[in-house]
Amino acid sequence: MTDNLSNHNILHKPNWCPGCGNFGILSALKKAFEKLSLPSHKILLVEGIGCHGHMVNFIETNHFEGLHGRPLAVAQGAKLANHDLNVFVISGDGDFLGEGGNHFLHALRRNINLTCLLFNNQRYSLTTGQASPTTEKGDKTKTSPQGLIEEPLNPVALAIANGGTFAARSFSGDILHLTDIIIKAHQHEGLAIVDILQPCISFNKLNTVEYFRKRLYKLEEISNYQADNRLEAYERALEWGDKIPIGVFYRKEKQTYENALLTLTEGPLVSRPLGGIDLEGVLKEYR
Ligand SMILES: Cc1ncc(C[n+]2csc(CCOP(=O)(O)OP(=O)(O)O)c2C)c(N)n1
Repeated sequence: MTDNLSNHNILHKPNWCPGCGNFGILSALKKAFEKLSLPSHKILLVEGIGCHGHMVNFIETNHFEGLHGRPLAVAQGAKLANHDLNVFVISGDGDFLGEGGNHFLHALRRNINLTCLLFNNQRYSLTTGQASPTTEKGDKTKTSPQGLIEEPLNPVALAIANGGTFAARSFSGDILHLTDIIIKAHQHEGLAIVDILQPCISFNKLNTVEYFRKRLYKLEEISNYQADNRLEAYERALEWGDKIPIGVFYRKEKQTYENALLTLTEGPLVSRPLGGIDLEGVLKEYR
């Protein structure tokens, strides 16, 4: 574990393709950490496998890389072991909604206090551009050369429909907006889902920066939008065409899983003394 750090230094020079949306997300994440005054040793990033997962090599903080599609499972475990940690999930549309889709649904039911950043480039990009669960219907990719037949999943709508307590969307090309949304997501007590639209300049020729700039509008700019009406939020979340909303769609206060778990009321598990526990007895079973 990294310790005694407070400046979230860039460790290595990012090696994403020039023009990748990940640069904007990295910048927004670092800004958010600074604005939230989160020291590096109090942050854990749990990343999936993909271009998005490389993010952790370019920011100096603790991180854990597990299996493809499993960052949410690992992050929930880490948070229950030490609920004083600020745990962020770094995942891709393939990782989070494909391989990890089942974890997403059940995490929504649990409401553990985590900030999930879904890097949504609508492709499996590290493996060079296969169609992902958010690829648009009809789009031609390596795995859909005649146009994709399936409908895309909508992570914001999924979160709202399945008991999620915070659902937002932002854009890698608007760093100020994304920084603000990451801060709001982190300040939410419960599971926060942030769908981050981003271009993949190498493998997605449809959802480019220009595509998004033409269509995106901000919910914050709609005077009477409150983010507390589930049905209205769901309707907005389904809007995807000439106009695509970004912002906080829905937010609801609800007890977190860790606050309801009686065993955690005495503080984080990691700070409990191990004295009096017969570890030998447990370890014997594995020898
Ligand atoms: C269980 C398993 N299946 C498949 C792979 C191969 N794999 C590695 S990265 C990747 C694509 C990830 O796509 P996404 O999560 O959308 O992230 P991106 O690269 O677009 O950021 C795949 C399929 C793997 N590592 N493990």
